[in-house]
Amino acid sequence: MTSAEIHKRRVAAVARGVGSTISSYVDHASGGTLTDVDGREWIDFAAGIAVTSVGNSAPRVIEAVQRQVERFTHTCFMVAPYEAYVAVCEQLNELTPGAFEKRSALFNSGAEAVENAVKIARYHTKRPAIVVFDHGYHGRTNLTMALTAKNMPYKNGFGPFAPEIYRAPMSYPLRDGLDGPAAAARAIDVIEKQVGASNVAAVLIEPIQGEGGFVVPAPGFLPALAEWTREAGAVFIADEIQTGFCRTGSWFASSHEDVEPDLITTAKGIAGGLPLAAVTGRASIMDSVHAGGLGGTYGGNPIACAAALASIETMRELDLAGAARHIGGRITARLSELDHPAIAEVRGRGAMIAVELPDASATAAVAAECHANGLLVLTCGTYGNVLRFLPPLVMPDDVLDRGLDILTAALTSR
Ligand code: PLZ
Repeated sequence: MTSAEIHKRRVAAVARGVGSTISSYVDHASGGTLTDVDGREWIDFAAGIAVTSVGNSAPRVIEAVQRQVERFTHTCFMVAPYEAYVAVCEQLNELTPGAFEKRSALFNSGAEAVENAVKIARYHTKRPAIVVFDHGYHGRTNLTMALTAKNMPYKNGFGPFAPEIYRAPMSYPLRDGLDGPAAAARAIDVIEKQVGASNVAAVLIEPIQGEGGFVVPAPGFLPALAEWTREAGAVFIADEIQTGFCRTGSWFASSHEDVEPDLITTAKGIAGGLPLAAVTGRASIMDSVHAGGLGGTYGGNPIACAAALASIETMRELDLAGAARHIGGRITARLSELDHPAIAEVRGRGAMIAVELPDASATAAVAAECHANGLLVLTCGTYGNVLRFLPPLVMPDDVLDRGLDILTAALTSR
């Protein structure tokens, strides 16, 4: 069956609200390329939105999943527990920043992890307010839509939204020209004057914003916010769903500025493509919730846990944090060489790099040209004018370079 034939069936069967970047249908995929059902190869600069960091068919993950499927597929951890769930929590507690005692709880999706982090922070502090930031993205469920900044396509028409969510200005060096401490002072002023420190349950932030445009805050912004949050008796939550698990060149992006969040949400790269998410954080906060207060039928599914343990092992064994730094260096070098007037900024960390272009239509045109030439890239940003690159961290140099050839040709043809 060809992509065109499947697409025809899709239009008749799949809800229009669910979109796809490309209209080719995938047949199989590996560590850096996808092959569609028409036999065409795509170089993958998307990794399923920062998910398949270990590649799309990592040998350890395949083996672990197959072994687990043969043992059992599901018992529900809340009914009949199993070791792999415990082992994933142990790994999370060890790998996340902060030498203090931690606990973790597992869920299915990023949005669900964020919802639970908010539940835990409110329970612990007995306060209502959650502070989020301009350009922030935290999911598509009702609470996480309220936490997400951008109206179209995420929120428009889907309200009313959850209350007690407050938005503070983000540090966005290209646009605000402020250094980190000045941007933090601006945000803190908004929180103190408009919310009131004593009402704040949590400050929730992506250490590098993902959907919002790969916005890297100015140095000093995150540490100042984290410090203010702790002094206010609130919970500092880092949403590392997109930045976590080696993507930015270390296990977690908070570490680049020595920030130790009270709670961290993770998902995406954690399990090599299987649905798994987590909240990890200070034992004193996590364990404040009454027994039975957290859970869900599928949270920490055994197949997803087996995949997570194999993914983490792969990241350690292949030093994928180092690989992310290598990939990021190679992308940045090629893009910086271009010195093209349309490029407002090349930014990011590790294998999470983006270029900000003049506007959404120029960005869509470059993305379309990349797609026409077999390179899968994604756009992002509040203004839709950011082209982002998230290759699998196992992508070989020759594939990466072929992708960069297509990308630089598309950019310079503008
Ligand atoms: N927090 C920081 O990046 C998911 C969403 C794509 P889920 N980002 C990709 C889309 O258009 O839906 C994300 C994220 C950050 C939370 C989430 C939500 O994670 O697993 O999609 O629920």
